[in-house]
Formats: sequence, C-alpha cells, structure tokens
Amino acid sequence: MRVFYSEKHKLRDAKTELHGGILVKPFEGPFRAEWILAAVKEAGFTDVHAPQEHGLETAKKVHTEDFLDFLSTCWDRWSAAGYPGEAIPTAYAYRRSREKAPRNIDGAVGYYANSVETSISAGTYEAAISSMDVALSGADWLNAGNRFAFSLCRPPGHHAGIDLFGGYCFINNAAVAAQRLLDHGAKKVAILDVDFHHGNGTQDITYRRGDIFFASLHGDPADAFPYFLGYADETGEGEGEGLNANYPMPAGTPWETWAKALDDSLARINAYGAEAIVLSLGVDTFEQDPISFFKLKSPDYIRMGEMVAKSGVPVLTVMEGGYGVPEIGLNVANVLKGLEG
Ligand code: SP5
Ligand code: ZN
Repeated sequence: MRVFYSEKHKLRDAKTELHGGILVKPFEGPFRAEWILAAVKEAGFTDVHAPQEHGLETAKKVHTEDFLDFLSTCWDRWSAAGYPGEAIPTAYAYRRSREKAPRNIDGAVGYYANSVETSISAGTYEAAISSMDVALSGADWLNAGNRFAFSLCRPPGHHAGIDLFGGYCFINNAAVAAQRLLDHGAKKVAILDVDFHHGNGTQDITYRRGDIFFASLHGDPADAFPYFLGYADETGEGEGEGLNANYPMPAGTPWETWAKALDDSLARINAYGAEAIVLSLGVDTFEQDPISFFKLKSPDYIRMGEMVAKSGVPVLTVMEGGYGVPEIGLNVANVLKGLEG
C-alpha cells in the first residue's frame, strides 16, 4: 500500500465554521491529517510519498471551468472587497432563481455554495489543488499496475459537485481520480462512498454518466447533512440510469446493519463490472464522531477493508471525513489493514 500525502494541506486552516448559529473553530482542521498520518505510519504503512503536480486537465472533466476560476480567485476577490472575515455568503441561488453567477463576490460565493458552514479562507485553493494531486497520484499508482493506494486527501472532496463547494469540500478528489483511471483505459469504475454523509457532490458529477457506478452509505438525508440529496430512489439518469445506489440509514445504525448495506453495494459494483474501486473513506461513522450518528467501533473498520478487498479489483482509498477524536487515525489504519488482508 503506497500512501500519498502533501504538507500543503496545512494551507487549509479556516478560522470559522457556521455551526448552531455562531462561528466556531472548524471541525475540519489540519490536526486531522496529522493524526491520520501518524496512525498509518504507526501501523506500518511507511511508504509515504509527496504527490506529483497534475494541473487542471482532469479536474476540468468533472468540474466546470467557471467554478475552478471562482475557487482560484475567490479569496483575493473577497479580500479586495474589504470584508474583514472569511468568505461566507449572505444570499444563495434558490428554487426558481436564475442560474447566473453574479459579478459581485458575495453573490458569487452564494451561487457556488451548496452549504454555508464552509468558509473560504486564504490558502484554501492551494490546499484543495494539492489534495486533488494527492488523489491523482494515487490513481497513477493504480494505473501503473498496483492494487492499492491510500491518498490522504485534505481538504476532503465528496460534497464538491460539478460547480458547487460546501461540506468542507472544494474539488471532488474521488471523482477526479476516477476520471484519471478512465482516461488511462478503464471502461468502468466505481466510487464507493462510506463517509457518514451522503456524497452529494460525487453523485452530482456521476449521475448521468455510464462509466462510473456510484454507491453511498450514509445517514438518512431527512435527518442528516447534506439534507437535500441521498434518498434511495435516486437511481441515475440517462446513460447513468441504474448506476446510482444510495443506502440511507437511521440514527444509531450499528456495524451489523451497516455491513449489510456494504455487502449489497459491493454486489452491485461487481455486477456492473467495475475494473477499479475508488473508496471515498470517511470515518465519521465512528461511534464517537462529534457530528454524526452511526455506531461503528474501531475493529469494524478492519472488516470493512476486508469486505472491500474481496471485490478482487484494485482499490484507491481517498480520505474524506472523520472528526474530533484521535481514533480517526486508528480507524483509517484499520481499513488499510483490512484491505491488505
Ligand atoms: C467531508 C464531510 O464529512 N463533510 C461533512 C460536513 C458537515 N457539515 C455540517 C455538519 C452539521 C452537523 N450538525 C450536527 C450537529 C450534531 N451535534
Ligand atoms: Zn462526512
């Protein structure tokens, strides 16, 4: 298992997150990647490499150019407007409103946001690009004929849609990596999203595509972020019809129930004929996670890795969420152990 990691994740260090009506220190901070890196090294995964820079060519196949331009210029435009805090919008595109990016930066931030707990801060774009490079370097490792890679991405990516940021995500690392596997010659790949939250951004990108099967196991959107997508009747459209599988689950869901959904999703991925799996790995399914409501325990993550490895295809694990407690590192290391068997 080769591990990819970039120090540049530290450039994403926002001071504010909108939570419970006040601005708090973000749940998603640099300490997460430090804890995870330390734990995977401790578990014996010591083949850690910095990523190669890839440019925007692959990103442009899953995100719009205007969105990538927005991300790259947002902080400078926001600062130039004289706003004292981090970029959080005051108005949003809404039902029956126009789909037209405003010239005004406050309006533009609202236009490109799918949730507003996530502020854009100095260095966010540079960190997001380096996180994408971490994912792409993992994809290259699989393209070179290897079975496993772990891309320790930070910031995460699965809430970033075609032209939307939010949920601590800016560029959809898993989708960009899947695109790279396809560009190297794979005809069909799967993205298996086991983060506690529905991968609304990934679903947005893959929903009408025939070359990516998307499965997501998550808290029922009626009760949990991202609220507006992730129901079981979202099955794909056009060439993607039948290639989207959502498994919403209730508060308190333990491993036994969760594992049945994983089993079903893996059977669907196998029936589809995926040549590789991009595993969007969030460990916010952990019983002690501060913002989630599943009840997985640390040893369950070993079983999770073992079950995914049984698919027999190469697996690129891409880091998504998991918060609050140092055990996030152990839980990630356990998945990697299970994968390698
Ligand atoms: C990548 C990822 O895991 N993103 C998650 C973003 C979640 N942001 C909003 C969280 C709102 C949680 N509210 C629950 C409060 C429980 N006390
Ligand atoms: Zn999550």
